[in-house]
Amino acid sequence: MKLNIVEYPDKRLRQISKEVKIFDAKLHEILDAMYPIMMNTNGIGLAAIQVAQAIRVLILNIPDEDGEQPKDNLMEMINPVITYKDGDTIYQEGCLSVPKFYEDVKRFESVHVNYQDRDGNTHTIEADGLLSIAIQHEIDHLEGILFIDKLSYARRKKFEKEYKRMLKERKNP
Ligand code: QAP
Ligand code: CO
Repeated sequence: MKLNIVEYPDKRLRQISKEVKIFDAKLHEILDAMYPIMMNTNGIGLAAIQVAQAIRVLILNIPDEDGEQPKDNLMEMINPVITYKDGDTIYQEGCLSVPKFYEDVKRFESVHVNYQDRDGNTHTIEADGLLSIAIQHEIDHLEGILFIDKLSYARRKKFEKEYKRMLKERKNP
């Protein structure tokens, strides 16, 4: 299966992803194809809609203290739901679908999340730090929300200007 990253302003990123009801080989194939895309593009998180699959699936591989991302640390979350949120934190976010742009975004500091794994088994985790931020960023994708939507009007305008210039330079190098 060959998947490609969908980049802003592609409208497909605005789709609401659908709940996964069948945990079959097709789901596993999508998950298995997402992992190398995330690693090859230096990502730490990827939602299925970013590879044009409108299903409630995300993967995460948060770097450890040494900045390593061993495959053992890969997390796969199907149908994730935030059941508890607390506190505020600000982090400079990026997104594989919004290349080369980073900006501060405010999120909840800690969250509790219910989700299913690739076999449909239910799990609960309590997250804070970068994991909490990444989960919130990826769950936003399932609702068609991008981190740039969370910027102030002035910063969003600055983004649109810089991003347009970047796309033009990429087309006409
Ligand atoms: C979401 O983002 C995230 O612009 C995952 O040129 C962001 O993996 C979670 C990336 C912040 C937590 C904190 C972005 C790679 C990767 C780029 C990513 C780029 C190359 C973004
Ligand atoms: Co993203």
